[in-house]
Parts: sequence; C-alpha cells; structure tokens
Amino acid sequence: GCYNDPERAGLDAKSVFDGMTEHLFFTLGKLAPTASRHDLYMALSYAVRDRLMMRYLATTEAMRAHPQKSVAYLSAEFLIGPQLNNNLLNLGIQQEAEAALRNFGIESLQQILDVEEEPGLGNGGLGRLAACYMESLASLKIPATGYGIRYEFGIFDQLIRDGWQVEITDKWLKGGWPWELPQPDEACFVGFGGRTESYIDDKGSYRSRWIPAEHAIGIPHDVPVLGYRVNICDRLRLWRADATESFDFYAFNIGDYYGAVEEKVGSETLSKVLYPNDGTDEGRRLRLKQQHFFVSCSLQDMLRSLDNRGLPVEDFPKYWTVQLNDTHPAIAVAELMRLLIDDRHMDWDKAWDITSRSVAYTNHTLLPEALEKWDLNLFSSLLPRHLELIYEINRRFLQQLRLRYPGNDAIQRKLSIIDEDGSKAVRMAHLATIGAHHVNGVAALHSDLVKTDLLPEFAELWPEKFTNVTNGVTPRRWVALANPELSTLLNEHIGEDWISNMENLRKLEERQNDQGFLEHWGNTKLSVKRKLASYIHRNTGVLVDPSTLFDVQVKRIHEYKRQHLNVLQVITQYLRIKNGQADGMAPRTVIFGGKAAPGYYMAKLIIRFINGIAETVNADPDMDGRLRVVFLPDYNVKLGEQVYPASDLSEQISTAGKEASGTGNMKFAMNGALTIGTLDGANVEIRELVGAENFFLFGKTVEEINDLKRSGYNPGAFINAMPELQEALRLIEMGHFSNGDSELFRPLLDNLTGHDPFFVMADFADYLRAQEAVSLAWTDRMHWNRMSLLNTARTGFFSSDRSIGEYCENIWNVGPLNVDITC
Ligand code: 26Q
Repeated sequence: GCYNDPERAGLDAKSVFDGMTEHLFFTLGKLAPTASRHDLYMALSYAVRDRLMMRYLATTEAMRAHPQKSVAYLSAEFLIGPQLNNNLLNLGIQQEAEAALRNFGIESLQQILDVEEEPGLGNGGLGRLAACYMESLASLKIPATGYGIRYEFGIFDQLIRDGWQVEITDKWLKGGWPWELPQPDEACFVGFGGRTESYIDDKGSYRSRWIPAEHAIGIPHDVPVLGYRVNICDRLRLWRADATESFDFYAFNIGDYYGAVEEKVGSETLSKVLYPNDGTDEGRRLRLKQQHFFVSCSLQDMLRSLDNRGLPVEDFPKYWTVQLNDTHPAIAVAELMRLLIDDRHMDWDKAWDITSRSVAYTNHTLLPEALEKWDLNLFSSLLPRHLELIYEINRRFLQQLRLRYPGNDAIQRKLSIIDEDGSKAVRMAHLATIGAHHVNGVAALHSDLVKTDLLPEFAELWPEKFTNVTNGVTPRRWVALANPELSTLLNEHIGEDWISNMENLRKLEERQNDQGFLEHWGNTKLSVKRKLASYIHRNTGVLVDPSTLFDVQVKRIHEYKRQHLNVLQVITQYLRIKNGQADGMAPRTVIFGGKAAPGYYMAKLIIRFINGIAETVNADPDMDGRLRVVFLPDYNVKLGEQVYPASDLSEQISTAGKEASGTGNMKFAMNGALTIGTLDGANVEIRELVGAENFFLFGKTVEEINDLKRSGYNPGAFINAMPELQEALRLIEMGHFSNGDSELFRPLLDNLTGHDPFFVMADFADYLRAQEAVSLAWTDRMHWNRMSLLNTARTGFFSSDRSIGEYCENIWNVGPLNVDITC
C-alpha cells in the first residue's frame, strides 16, 4: 500500500494547519476561537503524530514483508524529553508549524513548546543515553525497538524550600500525552512467585515447570521515534502493568471479592513509579518485579514477532539483537532460556546457543554500591524457575572454570553468579557477563577499568568479549534544537550537513584565526546567555549579568561528582574578593542544577550547602558584578536544552575512576563551552580531541588516587597545607553561610575532614590553580572564543551516530533498513 498521503499528512503549512483544525474539532472537541495554548499544543502534536504514523506503518510493513535483523534496546529508563520540537525538526517542518500556529494567533512556536510536559522516565545519564541512541538508530535507518516501562510517575519534580530539596510526584500524564499509542491487543502475561514442579513430558523426558502464584498483564504503549530527515520510524515500546481479573474470575464467584481486587491493585502498582536512585541498589522487591515484568513482556513480544512472520524460533539471533542497558534487564538471560526451554520445549544447548548469540551487555558503573545483587531468598520467592535456570547456567560455567583453572577454588567463588560470602545473593553483572557475547564499557578509560578492576578474571577468560563503545549524544536535540542561534551560524558558514555528519564541524577550524568570525562566535554565545539570564531571573529571582563567565555544573547530585569541591572553590573566590585579593579574577555566575536521590542524605545536604552559599554571596554588595551563585531547581531535559548552549565553562570534576563516561560533558563541549575537568570518563577523550591547550585539566589520576588509598589517605595533611581552604572551612563551621547555625553543615565538614571518600581535599589545590587559569584565559576574549570554536569543531566524535555506528558494526551486526518505503 501507499503510506504517502499528502491529503492527510502533507508537510506544507496549509496541510499542518488543516490537520490542526481537524484535531481541534474531532479529537479534542474544541473550537479554534476558544482554544487554549494547551489545546493548540495537543492539536499540533496530533497533526505531527499523523505524519509520523505513515512512516511508522511503512516501516512496520517493510519489516514484515522483508524481515531483517532488528535491535531490541532493553532499558529500565528512557529519558526522552519533550517530543514536539524534535519531531518537527526531524520532519523538517518547524517553520511550517510556526506558520500554521500564526493562523491561530500564536506568534512563536516557542510559546507552544513551553506548554509541553516532559516524561521523566529516567534518572540521568543512563536513561538519557538510551533516548539519544533511539534517535540515532532511527536517523541511521536501523530497525529498532526500545523496550522499557511506562511509569505512571517518572522522576520526581524538585522544589527548593528554605534551601532544601523537596520532592513532588511527577504527574506527567495529567493533561494527556499525545505521543503514545496503546496496543492492548498485543498484551503479554507475566508470572511471579509460586513454585516449580517436575514432570515427565510426552517424550518421556524430565522437565521442570513454573506455577506462578500471581500474574500481571503488560499493555504496550508505543511511541514513534522518527529519524532526522528519513522516512523510517522506529519505536519505543513501553509496558504498562494491568490487572489480571480474567485469571481470578473465580474469586468473585467464591465470594473473595476483596482478595481479587487486592491482586488487581497489586499488579497495577508494578509500573506505578520510577525508582529515583541513580547509583545505589537498595535491592527492593518491587524493583526486581518491574525488571522481570518488562523483560518478560519484551522477549515474548520478540518471539511472537517471529511467529507472526512465520520465522523459526531457531532464527532468533538472525532477527533480533538484544542489548542490555546495564544489569537492570539482565534477567533477560534467564527469561529467554525459560521461554525457549519451558514454552518452546527446546533442549538446553540449543537454547543457550540462541541466548548467548543474541544478548550483549553494557556496563555503566564500577561503584560497588551500584552493582545489582539480589538476596537469594527474595529472588527465589519471586522467580523460582529463573533461579533453577541460573543454578544450571552457573553449574556449567563453573565446570568450564574448573577445566581452565584446575584446583583453583578461589576463582570459582569469585566468578560464581551466586555470591556466597555472607548472606547469599545473585550477582546480576556476572549473569549478564556470562550470558552475553559482548560486554562493553561506555568510555575508553572506563572500559579499561572494567577489564582490569571490575571483571579481570572474566576478561582473562574471554578477552574477545570485552570492548569499548564511547558514549555519544544526538546533535539533533543537543545542538540543532537546543541552540538555534549557533545552528544558524554553522549553517551559514559550513552548510547544514553537520547535523547528520558531525565530523563536518571540522570545517570550522579554517575560521579559527578569523577575528570577525570569532567576534560573531562570541556574540552568538552572548545572545544565548541573555535568554538563560532571563530564565534565571524569572525562576529564582536572581539577577545575573550575561557578560560574566557562566560557570556551570548540572548533573545528578552525588559525592563522587563533587559539587562540594566546586562550592568550596566558590567560597575561596568570595574570600579573595572580601580581602581585596581578587585581581585578575574573572567575574562569574556559578550555576548548579541537579536532583538528589530522596534517601541520599549527604547529597541533599550538598544542595542545602549550595543554597546557603548562594544566599550569602548574592546578598553581599561587595560581590556585585563579580560573583553570583545560582541553584536552578528541577533540572531536567527541557532545562538542559537551555543550559548547555548558554555555558562558557563546563564543570566535570568527578574523582578519577568514578564517572563511567559522562554525557553532559559532551553536550557542553559541542556547544562551545570549555571544560575544567579531571582525567575521568570521557573527559580523557574530550581533552585528546580538542587539544590539551583547549581544556583545563586538574586533579589526581586513577593511579595517583589508588596510591593515596594504599598509603593511607589523610585529608588533614592536605588541609594543613592550604590556609585559604582552612579559612573557608572555618567560616562554614562558624555558620557564616547558615545564618549563624554552626551545626547545619557539620556532617559535610566531618565527612571532608575525616574520611573524605572522594578525595576532595587532595584535589582542591590543583582545582584552584586550574580555576585561576580559567580566569586568566577569560581576560583575552578572542583567545577564549577561539578555544570555544575549537571545542565545537573537534567534538563531532561524540555524536551518538558514531556510537551507534560502532554498536552496529562491532556488536550487533545490523545494517540499515534496505527497503524503499516511499511510493
Ligand atoms: C539500580 C538498582 C536499584 C535501583 C536503581 C538502580 C539504578 C538506577 C539508575 C542504578 C543506576 C542508575 C543510573 C546510572 C547512570 O545513569 N549511570 C551513568 O550512565 C551514563 C551513560 O553511560 C554515564 O555517562 C555516567 O557516567 C554514569 O554515571
């Protein structure tokens, strides 16, 4: 059939207007003269969705008629951000939409974009990475489904009250969300709990089967993901948990009405809320239920897609490549085995061959507190059949180890999927590593550390399994959409091709000594900073000067990310101004943003600390024009789009070896911010690419940190050598930043002066030195603009198109959809 219907889905302004009018009337039940901005947002979104639908159905049809391998990206989080503007950009109809809106009395598209509520279906970097990867997959025409959970409540909204974080539930669905299509006819059943029993099948073989105690139904909600200026459209398939009344109908008949209703309530709770911890595994039962729920639905869905096309289940690896975004979906290894062995009656070796040729695993963390371990009792009570299968996977693996390392019992204990030191637990990273054909880290340094520190014995056993794919971010959202001013400048001077081929930004280097161009470059940045200054004034009441250096740290609040190192440096600057020793110091606006996990006390205290310093500094007339401190509440994708383009300096100051990659660092650099950073995560590669002379490096290396640890780190020794730091700590202790309250920040001070687990004191002096180098560089603005330009010119490598290209080539072995879907 033909999916190109210009009558209903043309891309000109008139067609968009007609589509809006129709949706206002028939879908929304509104008349144009009384339509609110939200109504117009909905009408435009539905009109855009119609245009995605054609491409989506054409893609589905092409995949049915000419099956080829498709990517299943399994992730508990997809932090996709606002959808409307991205879809307009990728369709190429931003101006047409603006023109259509003018007919409804709206002057700028922005007024309508502001109304959009973003789905916060992720915590931070990992969830946002999954969203960038889906966009790049579609742009590269790779058939793909992102499988995840449709949380009813995403990451909490953050308010700041008296300097403290307050969490508010995120009701992102309240106004209706036009981008999803529920597909109840494709629902899946998932079991939980109960027991297993053995039986003899009709061929006389012993088998095990699972008799779950309860069930949930997963209803897929599909979100189309359109690539940039291409006609193929991928999808996110997010599962919403529903009740299973039909299964328990009899409960009504025997009079246990409340019992049956309780089960309904229980199963609906499954997809109710996103766990807001990034980094700490609390080992909660509901979290494991969520993981199994979405993984089981997704694998059943993949198998069904083979059935529907008449393809044999043995060909699973030929048609699906399954990527595990961290260990959150690692239960997939056991669940695919269960579906093949129990449901499809396959023998073990065949099932294992299929599973281990299909699944690959990305590791995102080395932090021990973030590595998922499930208590054995909890695991067996929820997934008894999976535990049996894991024992068998483990038995065979340990047998292999015995042959390779005879007599070495220690290595078996160390690599076993079951942790037997202390109370027993299932180690999900081991399950994922054993089940996967590839294991990758997310930046060069991190992938090395995965091999040398996290899983060294596995890396020795299977050296060819371990690889690196450095993260990337989509240039569509993070430059073309977020920074229209810079995009216009780029388009004028090097053409538009950079949007789909970021390495073309290199052409900018020809302009690095062109004074006029550098001035233009600086003025473009300034005009974007004015917009952020106005946002800051509207949302925090703080007046900031756009001509000052915008020094920015936005990311989740974590001790390892060291926002407190930044704050201590701000206090030093404050003291230098107070003491008349601030000659040569660049006037700065220091901007923070980020959420703390609700149960992470120290992170919440760091937010209070930032706000305490901000209050004192901003109220002091001596600071006028020289220093301002701002905490931006409720940092999310939408706010990020305003912040990265308006930044001069990007703070990437984690303790070396702790930040797996970072992706904010890439968004800043592409938008022309200079980085002050440690040799951690992708900072290492950013510095190599932009050149050491265009990067402010400081801090101890991974090796130096390890040496300090070995020799017994004593923060006191570092503090004693720095009178300025002592003075800063003394002021905090006296309550200078807390209205005289000398107790408020004591836990933070005790932490830093006592154990200082993230080596803040050890890196302080060098950080201060690097910040002085920043100030010095800022005084020569043309030189600064040149460095800024070179950051943009040389960071095309960090496009997620490059990352996805590497996954396709080295891990997935997939190629673009090679079917012409136009008609
Ligand atoms: C685990 C168990 C129980 C509850 C929650 C979790 C959980 C949830 C989210 C653990 C970790 C996360 C998120 C981790 C994350 O965002 N990691 C970041 O991933 C980015 C993309 O690769 C990297 O750039 C960052 O360096 C890394 O911190």
